[in-house]
Amino acid sequence: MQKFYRIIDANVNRASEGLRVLEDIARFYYADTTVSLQLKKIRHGIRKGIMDCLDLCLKERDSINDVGLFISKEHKMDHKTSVKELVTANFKRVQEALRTIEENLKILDQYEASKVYEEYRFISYSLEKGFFKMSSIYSKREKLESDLYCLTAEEYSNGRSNIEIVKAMINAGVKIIQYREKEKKLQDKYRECLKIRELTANHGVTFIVNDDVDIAMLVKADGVHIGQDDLPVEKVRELVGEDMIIGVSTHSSKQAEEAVRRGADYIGVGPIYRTFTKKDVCEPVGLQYLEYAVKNVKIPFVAIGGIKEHNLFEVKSRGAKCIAMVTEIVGAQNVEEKIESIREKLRGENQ
Ligand code: 3NM
Repeated sequence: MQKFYRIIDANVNRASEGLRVLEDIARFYYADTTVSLQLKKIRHGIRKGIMDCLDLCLKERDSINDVGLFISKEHKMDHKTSVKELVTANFKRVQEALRTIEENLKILDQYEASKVYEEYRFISYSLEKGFFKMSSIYSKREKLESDLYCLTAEEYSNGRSNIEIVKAMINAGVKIIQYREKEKKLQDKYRECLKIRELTANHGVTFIVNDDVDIAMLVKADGVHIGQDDLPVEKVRELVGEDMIIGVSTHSSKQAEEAVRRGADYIGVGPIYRTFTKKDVCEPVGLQYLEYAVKNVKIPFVAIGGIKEHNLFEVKSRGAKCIAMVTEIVGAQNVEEKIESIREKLRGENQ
């Protein structure tokens, strides 16, 4: 019977170590306080739970003669190539260890204690779900980190195709591109988006499709951008899943709050100035709404609408971290030079 304490000892270590790996990823890789704390709490609980039989566990410990060490050295089953794999493997390690502790405590007639470990196992299932939600939010945020957000608009591109314009944007170092095309047939939009997905993926550029959730999903875009009259955010989320970015155009503080509450990953804040590019847009909301967003909106946001190289500083100095422009860029004689000049200004050089 005493050998069962050896199993319990090994599995308390296995569960705690797995949790420590996860806790450190949450803490140092994602810098997420909530998830780190949840993992820390359960790790402490698991260690504390066997305090009464710690002496027996230590007595039975015989790590040097563990046959498992030989197996681990001889096989490469635990090889990992991504953070996702690392996280999954460690949650599975924790859950398997907890189940083993639970079953072995039962045979040692410690039924009450076994139920405690069962509860930890169920907590770990929820933590796993929460961990992936957190990591998905962080990777979406990373994809939205940029000072400039570019959009296509063929009718303002002076005879150049969307593909030509996208290539110029990528060459100029743009990190986020939205495909926005109001007049074309769905089939043509799909074909263009397939090509743009290929180009953007090859250059690590975030690709967002405007309006067409189906196209965004089919071409595996990073995100989809919707307006106030489109499907509700939570319904779009049901379709696209947790990992796809959802952006929402907003024109007032009320719409911003609503978009955040419904689960948008970022919002558009505008139109800051008068624009003729978006046909059905409201009157300019000016810098006032932008100031509201800077102070109150806790998700990334993009200032948009009538922003040009000459008024850029005004927008940036109010605290906008990411600025979107359509006609100023696609209509420029030399798109790459225009972007370079705008980015210099965004970096605070040459104001
Ligand atoms: N959305 P330009 S304004 C696509 O306010 C779009 O939500 C807006 O084009 C909003 O930079 C806009 O040429 C058009 O003014 C912006």
